[in-house]
Amino acid sequence: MIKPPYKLRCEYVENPIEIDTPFPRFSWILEHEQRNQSQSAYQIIVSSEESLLNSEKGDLWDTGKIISENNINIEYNGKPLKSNEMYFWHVKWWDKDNSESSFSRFSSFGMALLEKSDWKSKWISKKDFVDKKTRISLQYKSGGVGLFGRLKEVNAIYLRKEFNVEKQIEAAKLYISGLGYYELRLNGKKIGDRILEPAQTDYNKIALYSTYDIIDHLQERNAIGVILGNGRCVELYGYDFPKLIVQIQIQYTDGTSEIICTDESWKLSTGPILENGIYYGEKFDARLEMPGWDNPNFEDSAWDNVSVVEGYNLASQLMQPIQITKVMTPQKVESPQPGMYIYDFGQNFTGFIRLKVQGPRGCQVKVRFAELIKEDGTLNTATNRSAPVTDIYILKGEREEIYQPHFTYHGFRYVELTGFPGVPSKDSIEGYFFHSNVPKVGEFFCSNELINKIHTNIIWGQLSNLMSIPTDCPQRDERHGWMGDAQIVSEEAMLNFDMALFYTKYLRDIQLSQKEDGSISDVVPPHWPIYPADPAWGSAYITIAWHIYWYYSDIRVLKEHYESFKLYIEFLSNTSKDNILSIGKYGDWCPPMCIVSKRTPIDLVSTWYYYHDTLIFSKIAKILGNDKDCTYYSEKAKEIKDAFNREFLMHTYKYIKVSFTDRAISQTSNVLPLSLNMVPENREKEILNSLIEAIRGHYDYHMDTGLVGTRYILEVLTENGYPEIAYKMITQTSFPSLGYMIKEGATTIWERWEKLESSGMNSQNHIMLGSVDTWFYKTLAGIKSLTPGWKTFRIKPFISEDMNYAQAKLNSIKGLIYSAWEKKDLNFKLTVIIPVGCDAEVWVPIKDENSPIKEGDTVIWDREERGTGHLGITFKSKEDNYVVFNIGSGYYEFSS
Ligand code: RAM
Repeated sequence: MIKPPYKLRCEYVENPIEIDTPFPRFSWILEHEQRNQSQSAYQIIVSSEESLLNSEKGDLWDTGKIISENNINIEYNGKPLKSNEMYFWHVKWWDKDNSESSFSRFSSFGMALLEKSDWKSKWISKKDFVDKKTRISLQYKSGGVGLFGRLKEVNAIYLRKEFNVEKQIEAAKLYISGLGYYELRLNGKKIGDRILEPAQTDYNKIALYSTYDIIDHLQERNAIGVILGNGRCVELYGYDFPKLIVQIQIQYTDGTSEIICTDESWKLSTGPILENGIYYGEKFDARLEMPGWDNPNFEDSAWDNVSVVEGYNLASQLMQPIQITKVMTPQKVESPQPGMYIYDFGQNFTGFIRLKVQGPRGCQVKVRFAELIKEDGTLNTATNRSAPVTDIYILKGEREEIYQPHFTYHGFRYVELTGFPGVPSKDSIEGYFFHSNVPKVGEFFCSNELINKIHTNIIWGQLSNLMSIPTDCPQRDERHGWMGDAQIVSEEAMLNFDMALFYTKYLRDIQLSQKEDGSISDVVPPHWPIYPADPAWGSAYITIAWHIYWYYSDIRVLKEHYESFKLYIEFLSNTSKDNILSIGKYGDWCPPMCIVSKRTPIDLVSTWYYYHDTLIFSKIAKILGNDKDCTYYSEKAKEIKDAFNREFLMHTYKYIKVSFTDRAISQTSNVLPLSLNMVPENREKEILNSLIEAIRGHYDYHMDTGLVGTRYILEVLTENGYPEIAYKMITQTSFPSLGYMIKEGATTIWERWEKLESSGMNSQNHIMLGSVDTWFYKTLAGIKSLTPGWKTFRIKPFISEDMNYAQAKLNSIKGLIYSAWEKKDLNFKLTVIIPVGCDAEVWVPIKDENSPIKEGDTVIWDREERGTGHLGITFKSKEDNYVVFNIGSGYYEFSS
């Protein structure tokens, strides 16, 4: 009997989150003992009760046996699913020989509130805010409003409500959206372990709510308490003031139900959080704590009544929450000045610290954060720019007090304590690393320590910049969804993490930012509304969607955004002149020694993206069966390509010299057209040669690229037969290189290639140059997909003279893909795992014509033997120093 499917996913969520789509999609992963296996049919059953599944009956949906190879994103097509219900499903499959598995274990999913009318609750807030009494004056108190305006915000507010539960409960769910950020408490305890909820969106368009199962927290008399922080829900970003909506839905065992809502009856107070803001930090006066405020029978007669206010459109938060994933302990503490203590965590990360302190009432401990340290051992806060990044805790004066902030986060490696009563010890503070908790799916490791360190820095940097939106950086007065940064690393992110939900949500953010003319903002959500986006930034829309389709076989995303993509392409078309686009601002942003590249014309980068996006759009049209659009936009792409070559080919690719003193050719200008095969055939060799020459001669194997060129240069060199040059560039340790950053102490990836530690644009934790990580997976481990959804892929490792081994694991939507190679004495070994239902091309390197290849103990290739048919391995071709085989699913060990 074959194995049942494992790892079931409903809308990519393994653990149920409440979904608000009436047509969820189901996926599963298959295992088989035999090689070369695939699915020939499946059967899905969905039920309203777990017990029904035991009898293999689906009261909602039973597909019967469906002949299909597909096990990804099968859309629900049963009886209508209802709000606030829980459903159960399982699946079985038939392999290619028609052997039938048993049913999988069951999995469940919960429905959120599908209809607007399901919401009975009202949005509530503080009356003062509504009357505009406190808000505005405080807003201007410290530094005013503006793009770089400092934001020191008002106190957080505390809201509460008590209620009874008199009957036996069968199910109880709580739906909540509290803007900017909320902390939810029930009967004295924080519910859940989420931080900085809900996810950021443009609230004027859509606000997200989360669902909690609260059955285990309810008792006869209950109190619900919510603390509301500012987050971005303030006037500076185009909103009015923090607000809350909560709805509790209780189902009793006797079949009745009850709804508890936010309404006029809730009470409100200020409390110990005196100030809170993302950039500012938090000020907490423990003397103002209100013990018992979130427990029943609390005396709240002195509290204010809330006001009912206008709210926002709601949608379920279909993405992983921000959670603490690592507790960090300081490596050392030093005291460079009396009363000042500097902690070094040895790692740059995002989060905050938990403070343990004992001292007199009213004593004020100040905590500041920085990425850098000065020579005299004090904090260097230059990279925070104008963000104050300060937490203040005022002691109530009891025994040991423990404090961690609620509504702020910092990007830091060093922490300064001042005002601490006595001498703090190493464990007076603990760091908490948090970020959107996307599941890790990729692992990469090799024999080159520098490459491993670059990869590790990228992982820290990538996670640090997932704060419910992809951010540029976590420390300074920005932390925005700059789309250039986001799109350029989207593939790196997908190789390392399951980004399906995160990016699907982000695509909606982009769609909602689109103006009628089709333009979108550089920053999304448009909390800095910078329209129109630089085309390399705007490309995030189509690029990320395309990767979602490619990595997760998701066609729905393409459909949902199709018209908006088209509008965007039309916008580019309308703003272009003779197919050349001149609306760019940043281009190949931040190459060595400058911000805007002096060697790569911005128009070249913009026009290249115009081509790139139009080309991809034409492919999307094809996938969706829109032939007319496909023809039109592929024609259009051709026109753009011609215009690009007309405008830039002669002088830019090859002979570009923007300044008279600088005769070097621009790496990016040449790499971009090569990467999309735009160079006329008869010029390709020449262009490539001059690029190689320049890299060797002028640049001495260093990158001279900004965020755009860095993304493509290693791949272009590799695809054109120069992987060893790419290897040399990525393993540089002199300026400019990632190795140089590491030599200078970087534990994440810097924004700039230069070591810059005074004020300006020099974040130590920008992810944009981390795009090189894709090269590690695709070239060193050699895993490269050939068709969407990992249906077919290639394993072609590049075996550097310099390295002894490399390996990568990828938990793809089809299952585990593994590639590991190793040199030992004179032998070479390549181990691969191919998931059920996939076909792979494996490129096994050979030293010379005579070296035989074995799989396991069997010779599959030498002078006479060509492996055909053996062990499910088919010889495909011989290419330079590789022998290429076609294989199906299974575990293989090749040696040569
Ligand atoms: C900087 C951001 C970001 C970049 C923009 C253009 O301020 O940090 O990295 O995308 O500028």
